[in-house]
Amino acid sequence: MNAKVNTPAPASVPTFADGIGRADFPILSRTVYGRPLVYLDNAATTQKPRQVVEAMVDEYYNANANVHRGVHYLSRQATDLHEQARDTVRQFIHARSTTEIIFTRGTTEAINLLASCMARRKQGGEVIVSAMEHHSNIVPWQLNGFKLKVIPMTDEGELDLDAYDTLFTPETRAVSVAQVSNVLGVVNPIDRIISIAHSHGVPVVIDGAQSTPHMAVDMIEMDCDYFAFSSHKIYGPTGVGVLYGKEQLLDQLPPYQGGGEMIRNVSFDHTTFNDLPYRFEAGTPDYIGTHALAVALDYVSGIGIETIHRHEQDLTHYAIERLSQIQGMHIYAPDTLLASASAGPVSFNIRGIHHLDLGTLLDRLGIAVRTGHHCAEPLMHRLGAEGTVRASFALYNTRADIDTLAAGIERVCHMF
Ligand code: C6P
Repeated sequence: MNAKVNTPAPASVPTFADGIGRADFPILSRTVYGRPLVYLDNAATTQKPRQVVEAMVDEYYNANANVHRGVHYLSRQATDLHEQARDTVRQFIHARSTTEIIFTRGTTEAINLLASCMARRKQGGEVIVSAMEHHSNIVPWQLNGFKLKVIPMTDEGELDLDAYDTLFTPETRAVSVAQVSNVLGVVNPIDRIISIAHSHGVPVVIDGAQSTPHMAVDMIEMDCDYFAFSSHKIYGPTGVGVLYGKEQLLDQLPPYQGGGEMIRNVSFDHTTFNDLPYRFEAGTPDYIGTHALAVALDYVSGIGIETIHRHEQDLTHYAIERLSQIQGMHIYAPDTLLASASAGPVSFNIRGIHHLDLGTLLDRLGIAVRTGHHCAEPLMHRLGAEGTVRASFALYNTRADIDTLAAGIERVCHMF
């Protein structure tokens, strides 16, 4: 897993020396400990453009009312914004119908919803996950009584698809994998993962938390059965997420939570349930958040997800090139990261320096990176690491941010 040095930027990449849209993100002009903020923790959450924050303020000031419940003007206006947001999401991920778009609190709740509803439909069985999953794609299955089978990972950070094919049994209920690893940044071969699962008659859940903000995702082309992502990782507000599911599969699942909105008729003896997608959306939804998510997706579409992808891919490649020149540097799975067209995060350690110390000292230089196990403890065990330092990029980052990071790391190295 050694880094290639002097990796050239991919051909025909337009370089955005000043990042993209920086002026839309007021927080990027602030200082931290008297130094300009260099925000490289975008895989944890992205910063929000003015357009998103202003849309939230505007709705609270001018159009706030509970949705789907009132005949009055404001309620209808808020309902329209909420349902238009559902259609914006549908278009963004290229789903067939808004009935397939369920609003959740985030990726975590989306996977919990699925695990819980699948278990309620039929107890027990096995779910295949990969060695590089986030805890939110491990624990919900365990909590709901599924046994996990794990696709192993090679030393190069690639999933072993031959081994994967042998994991299916008559008990396999689902395959659930991340499209992009939140630690290694590699893009997993989900096309093959999905086609192998389908050849066994097994549905596939894709955790799109780290892919949707960085690359085009298309539900029809991908042909996954379920897909989850979080608003806050794609410039939208916190507390909102999406679960996509094929209509014929969602139709077979029992409801998730009980309450308002998810019912058709209620009596003390018997309750009947609403149609899709409302059957899975009990209670007042975060309609301000869903509208703001739509504004964020429009913001991304306005720039073009392909443009964002190419810019971030350039940053990832440049980061690998710069960081691999530092003595004692160990970057995790750089060759696979480069080969998989990823625009993902870069994880590393410096020999002799604890990741927490490095992260803390970088922070004093105004550089925000994430340290620790990144909610992927099984992957850390596989890598033989207690934790890593992770730099992750967004559209507003620049090569200069990476130069600052590299200079910061070298400075810390000299202190040790
Ligand atoms: N990863 C990170 O710093 P939520 O918290 O529900 O928005 O997303 C959960 C989640 C699920 N899958 C993947 C691949 C993820 O990366 C995350 C969130 C953040 O890596 C916070 S731990």
